[in-house]
Amino acid sequence: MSQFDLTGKIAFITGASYGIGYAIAQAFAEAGATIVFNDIKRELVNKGLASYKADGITAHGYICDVTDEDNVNATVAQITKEVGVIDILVNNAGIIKRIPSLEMSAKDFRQVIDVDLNGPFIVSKAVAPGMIAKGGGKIINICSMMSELGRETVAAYASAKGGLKMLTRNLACEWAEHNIQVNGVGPGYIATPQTAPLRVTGNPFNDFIISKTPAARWGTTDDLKGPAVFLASKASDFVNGHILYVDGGILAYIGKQPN
Ligand code: NAP
Ligand code: GCO
Repeated sequence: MSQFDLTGKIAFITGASYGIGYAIAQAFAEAGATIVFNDIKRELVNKGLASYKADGITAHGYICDVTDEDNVNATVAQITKEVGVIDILVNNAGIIKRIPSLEMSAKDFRQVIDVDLNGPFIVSKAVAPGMIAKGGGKIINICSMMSELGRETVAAYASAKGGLKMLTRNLACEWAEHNIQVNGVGPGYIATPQTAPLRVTGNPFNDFIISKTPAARWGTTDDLKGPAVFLASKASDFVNGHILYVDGGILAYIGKQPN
């Protein structure tokens, strides 16, 4: 049997109606897993369900806000009843607000922390008891370049994603005795709707990112599929508390030297 086989596993990917979460779900389905996802709005869940169906994937979609603990607990209980115990959790749902710190309200800052950091804590805590009772599981937190780096306008996002890196390490330490591996994927700059404003023609940010990336291109959601399957499968059973950066080399690079 392949080290990367996910047959018989139930994978719950948050915020996976489109984008990175959707691509990870496609890869898990290809590896044999049953797909469960949530999104915050009915329209997004319906959009996701239609896309999965068009791809020939049977997916179970739920409306759930990852910041609402009661809502999350009820949804995880419903998934357990209707689909089964969750073996793999991907904390993918996230938001970004690009606002300079001097102009950012505390309310906006808190909202980013709530979705990007408190959300993964709430969902992980809801899912872990089922994994413990079943004898193990895999949790993958979608981190970011901003788990390591800063940049103008993304203080809240960087604080949340830096916190998510440490939540990953801490939960890995706490739950290893239950055979739960908690790891992160740190995508570089990936072409998704979230980064669409940065990629519009004429935005110098586009050239900036390409010049900062040794691979000299934006990442694609497909680039994240293999790393996510690795962290969800038995191939990574002794990998714990690790953030796997999938960034075309950005974190290894000081930047292009002058001619
Ligand atoms: P995204 O726009 O961040 O999509 C995430 C999904 O989560 C959306 O469907 C979003 O709904 C949903 N969501 C937002 N708040 C939620 C909540 N409270 N409860 C449940 N769902 C919620 O798209 P993405 O670019 O694919 O990003 C996925 C993850 O990767 C995020 O955590 C992001 O920070 C991270 N990431 C992205 C990049 C990149 O370059 N794209 C790089 C590194 C990391 P709405 O559409 O209504 O917001
Ligand atoms: C930004 C970007 C980033 C990326 C990603 C990098 O404004 O700098 O949106 O935050 O989306 O998270 O890994």
